[in-house]
Amino acid sequence: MERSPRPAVFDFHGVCMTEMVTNNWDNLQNFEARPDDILIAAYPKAGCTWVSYILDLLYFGHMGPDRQTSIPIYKRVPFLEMANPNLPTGTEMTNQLTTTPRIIKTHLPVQFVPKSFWEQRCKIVYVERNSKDSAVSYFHFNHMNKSQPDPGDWSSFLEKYIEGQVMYGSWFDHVTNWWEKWQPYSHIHYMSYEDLSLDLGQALDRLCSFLGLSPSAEEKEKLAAAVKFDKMKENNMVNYSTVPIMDQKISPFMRKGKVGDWKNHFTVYQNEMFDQGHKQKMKNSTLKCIARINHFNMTKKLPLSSPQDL
Ligand code: PPS
Repeated sequence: MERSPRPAVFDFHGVCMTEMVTNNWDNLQNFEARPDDILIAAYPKAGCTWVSYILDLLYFGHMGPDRQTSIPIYKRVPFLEMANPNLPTGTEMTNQLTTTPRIIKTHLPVQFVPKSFWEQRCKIVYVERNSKDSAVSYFHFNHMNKSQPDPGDWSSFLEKYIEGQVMYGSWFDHVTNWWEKWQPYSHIHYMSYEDLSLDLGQALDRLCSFLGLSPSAEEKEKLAAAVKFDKMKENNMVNYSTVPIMDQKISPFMRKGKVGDWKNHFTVYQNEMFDQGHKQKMKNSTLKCIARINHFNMTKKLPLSSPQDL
């Protein structure tokens, strides 16, 4: 059987993209957000599925077991910009949702988010993950997901990642541009993968407070148990095992779920090169590391530091 070729990235308004996003561009840009829509935004591999599942349980966990056992997460929380041939687009899937609020996922850089989300003042949850773990996770994901560009070997992928020559462009631009937007836009909750890993309970409390939700202690406990890595890994409705284009034998979607896995991949040289690039690209940003900032605010103990230390 002939293998379908991997898509190529190309420059699209200054950001590396593939046709999977640009195919549906006009519909995407004209998407009509509703005031109660909730957008989960993140650079790829930052923990979007984790946060999607948390939000789905917070809003719809009470709806009975059918939703949880028969509807995969990508149908409950559509991927807004997705436009794979022969499949419903993300905008169509979102418009077909019958539940309210609509929870929607995107990896779009902030400048590409359809303007209706800003006009309607929708709540937006931005999830950041430290750049090194994101790179490692993205590398494995690109291997197993045939709709992604071929990552090549680890060292050439890492070089492309630093230069933003991967799908969705530069991690540095993504997180810093969203961070800048957060400052004036109070409807964005900026959180991190590391927040969730370090202290799920506190991260949940902050998220609920932003969303205006007050689940009971029992509900929170139940939710925290359901969203543990091992539980999600074995849950076919959230582990993407129902998506044929992902070859989970190459690498499972729910791969390691750890902070600091980059240490198992980076050589000393790659680490130095990455730190240099990181320093250079982040030099004009006030963003340090949101996990530490949040943790610092909560405990007043940890020093502010760079994400590389995680
Ligand atoms: S995607 O394809 O961009 O939407 O991927 P995304 O869901 O954003 O990120 C996938 C990574 O998140 C990890 N993950 C988790 N880690 C810890 N706990 C839980 N519950 C959890 N759920 C998802 C997932 O394993 C991917 O990270 P890596 O490092 O590859 O394991």
